[in-house]
Formats: sequence, C-alpha cells, structure tokens
Amino acid sequence: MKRLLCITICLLSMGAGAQNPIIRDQFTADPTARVFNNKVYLFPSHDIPAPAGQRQDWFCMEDYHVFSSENLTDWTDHGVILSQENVPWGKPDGYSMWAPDCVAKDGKYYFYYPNAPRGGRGFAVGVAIAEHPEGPYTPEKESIRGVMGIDPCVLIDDDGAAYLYWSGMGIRGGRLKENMTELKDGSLQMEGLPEGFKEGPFAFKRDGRYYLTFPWVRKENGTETLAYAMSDSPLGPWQFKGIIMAEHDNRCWTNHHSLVQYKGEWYLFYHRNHYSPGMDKRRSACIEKVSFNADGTIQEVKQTLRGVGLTQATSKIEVDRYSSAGDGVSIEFNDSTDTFQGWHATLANKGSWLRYNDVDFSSISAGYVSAKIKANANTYLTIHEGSAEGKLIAKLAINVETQRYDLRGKWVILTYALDEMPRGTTDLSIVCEGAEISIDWMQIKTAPLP
Ligand code: FUB
Repeated sequence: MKRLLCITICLLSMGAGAQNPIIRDQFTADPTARVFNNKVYLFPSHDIPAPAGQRQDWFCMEDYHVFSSENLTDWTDHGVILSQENVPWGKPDGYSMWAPDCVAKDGKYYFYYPNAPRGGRGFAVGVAIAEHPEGPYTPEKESIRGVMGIDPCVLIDDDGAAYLYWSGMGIRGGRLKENMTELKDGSLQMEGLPEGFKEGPFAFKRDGRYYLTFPWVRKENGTETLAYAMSDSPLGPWQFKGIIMAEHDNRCWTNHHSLVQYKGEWYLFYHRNHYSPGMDKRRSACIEKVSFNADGTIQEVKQTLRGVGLTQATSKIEVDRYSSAGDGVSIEFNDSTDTFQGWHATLANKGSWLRYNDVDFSSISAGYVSAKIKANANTYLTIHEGSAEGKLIAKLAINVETQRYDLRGKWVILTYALDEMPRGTTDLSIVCEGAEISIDWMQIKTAPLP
C-alpha cells in the first residue's frame, strides 16, 4: 500500500463546489445566457427565502445579479444590477423580479425584466439600459406600453430588426422600435404552438431559421418540459417540433432556459431546485450541451450533475457531480441546514464506481492527489484514467485507527503520491475496493502539503 503522505482531520466544513448547478452561493433561476465580447454573460432571476410577511411558498425575487464566464466553469458575480426599489414604475416591495433577458444593440445593453407595477395588478415589462453588460443599468421611467406579462425575450434579426416575446395568456410577440423600448406595431399571439400551459419564450435564429423555445406543460397534472417550434419568419406562424428537455424527475414545477452558441458549441441553460429539494421555488442554473440534427431539429437534452466544461485537475474536483455511476453510489448534502455547502458521494460496496468526465491535466506534470474522504472501517478507493477498468492512477487508503487518531466516521483529507500522471484531458473513475467509503472532492497537487 502506498505511503500516506498527509492527514488533515476536517473540523470545519469546506466550501461547496460542483459543476451543476453552476452558481454555488445563491439561487439563480430563469438563466438567460448571452455572448458579449467573447464572454458568456448570465442574466438569471434571483430567488431568495421569502422575508416575513411575504408568501413563504411562492417565488420571491427582489433584484438581479449578472455573472460572466470564459470557460462555463468559473463564474464571476458582478453583483446587483437592478433592485425592486429602483424601478420607477414598480412596486418597491413586490418581490416579483421574474425572468429577464439582455441584448446588445449599437453599443448599448438593454436589460428587459418583468415586475409588479406600482398601483396595478399582474405584471408589466421594463427596460434598463447600460454601456457595459455588467452595468450600471439605468431603468426607463415607464414600463413598455402594451406589454402585460412576464418572461421577456428579445431576438435581433440579421437586418437589425428587434422582436420582443413574452408570456401572459399564451406567448405573444411584436417588433420593437429602433429605440428598443417601445413596440412598433403592437403585438400578436404566436400561432402554431401546442395546447397546454406555456411561458418563458426564448427565440433565436440559426442557419436562417427561427426557433421559439418555451417551457410547456404537456400533460394533465404535469410539470414543465422545455419544448420548441420553428418558423421561416420571426413572428411565426410556428411549426411545433417537440421536446428539448423532459420534465424534471423530482417534480420541480418550473423549468426556464436559454440556448446560446459559444466557441462553436451550443449550450442549453436551464434551472432545477438542486439546493432546495423541499421547495421548488428556489432554483439554480445548470448547463448542458445541445446538438442539432441536419434538418435543424434539436436533439433531446438529458439533465446531468456534471454539466459542461473542463475541470482543472488542480482545482477541487467535485466527484459527487459525476457523469455516470454504477450500483451502490448515492449522494447526500454535506450540511442539510446549509445546502450551499454542496454534496458528497458514498460508494457503498466493493466494486461501486463513479466516473467524472473531462479533467484537464495539461498544466501539471508531477503530482500528488488529495481527497476528502470518510469511512467507518479500513478501506480504499482506486482512481483510474477513463473507465473503472482503465489505467490505475492512484490508490487512496484510509486506516481509521491510527496510533494517534480514531478516524472512524470523521472527514479527513488524505494526500498520496500519484502512481501515474495522466496527460491532457481525461475522464477519471473512482472505484471502491473494500468497505463503504464517502468522498467529497479530490484535487491534484504538485506538492504533497497544503
Ligand atoms: O421565476 C419565476 C417564474 O417561474 C418565471 O418567470 C417563469 O418562467 C418560471 O420559471
């Protein structure tokens, strides 16, 4: 057995990290992603726990943040760009800052957002304008005349014409004036969409064809799928094409999404209540890759824990966000009173395995592996390149009864020398070789000590 180089007994919980959800310190619903200046900007809505006096079992949103990323893995939070008390036409305590969008036109950024109007009922849609995607954004004094509803989305066509879509008694759309803040000729109901509840329109153009994508409840007592229709014209009529993503398997009622092309790949941003399993109005943004068929139709997308993007071998590899797993693997929150502390995986039996895709070893040439693990009896894990039968990279043993410590049931960080150093980007598999063992994360290091 390899010599154990270092043991750290974890007295404090470590910060959570994971691939899906992509933002790991706050809720982020209704994720609209846009590419500006070669970066992906994420404009989600911001679920918060409802303050006293507000409905506890409903959506509660008081402001918007914007985030950006160049690799879809590391996200920078640029902070609050708009709060309910700064919307001149909105209820300052409406907590109704629902799904937004942002587009760039002629060097300016137009942020569209729904909100509860002051002294009125239902929802209206406003615009806030900035010189930079990160803001500062200045809200227009009035909401957009003729738009009563939620979930605005803007498509700018190749000829510069801009179209606004939103939901409210179905999905409506209309052309915007050059000023981007008013409808040009009113609006019309989008025709050709299936029966059943629809909201959250997201429109885009690809290879000369228009796509209208939307959350859709397809069956009685069902929850939302993500579905789409195509057309040769920005305002339809539309031809319904089917499902992009099936209902959540945990009955989270909403889904809401955007599709964006970045560095040659298409991605679906969507949400799910990962950090709030008991309450589906506190959601978190996730990403998956999307593929199109030759005829322009969209292949159905499956939800994963792993999400997208490379994980640097030298960062904490949150293996509980695995790509696939065999029998005997389960995940649990690290701290059920603070779910943002993330998860750990438990491999219950000898032979239980999990696989984590796309780990980038290119910036490291020799090394050690540290892992945060926990067991009740002496046992060990092996780490392999590729599948569970792939080349052995390291063996992580835990001896729970050392001369100095009783480690039974305690989280410890163990550090070992690697047997082999993978090159480039590879998948990693972790295999339980003995009694039950839990793992929170692992990390490749150039030096053995932290
Ligand atoms: O986030 C509040 C609402 O839930 C959105 O506006 C809808 O699209 C649904 O996701």
